[in-house]
Amino acid sequence: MEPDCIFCRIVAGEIPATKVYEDDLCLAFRDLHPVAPTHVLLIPKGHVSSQAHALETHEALLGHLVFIAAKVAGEEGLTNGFRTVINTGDEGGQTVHHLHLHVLGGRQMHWPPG
Ligand code: IU
Repeated sequence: MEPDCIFCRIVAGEIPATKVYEDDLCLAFRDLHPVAPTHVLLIPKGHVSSQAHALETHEALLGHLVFIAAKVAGEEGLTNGFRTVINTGDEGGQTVHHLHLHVLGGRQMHWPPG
């Protein structure tokens, strides 16, 4: 755990969040500022700063996160599709430096993203 990391503090229960899924490796909770009718953040419980900081030892964890993103989307009833987004670094639009997958759905998505 990184004491100054807001998502680590959510994992530790120090900051409340509306959880929708949890297992030994990851936690999913509703984004505080949703940009779609469903907007869930899925994070590893252990601190990884970004996708670019992931190590070879995180490979299975990354696969687990992608798998669980689809499971969460299903549990959210997103039968018509959904979008999974990982923002990485400044130009990638990352603002919270703990790896997270956005699971977005409930409206038509567009391409290219902004
Ligand atoms: P980004 O990919 O790093 O830009 O996404 C960070 C997300 O975390 C963003 O959608 C915020 O609304 C969200 N968030 C949150 O849900 N709760 C918080 O306490 C903070 C950010 I700080």
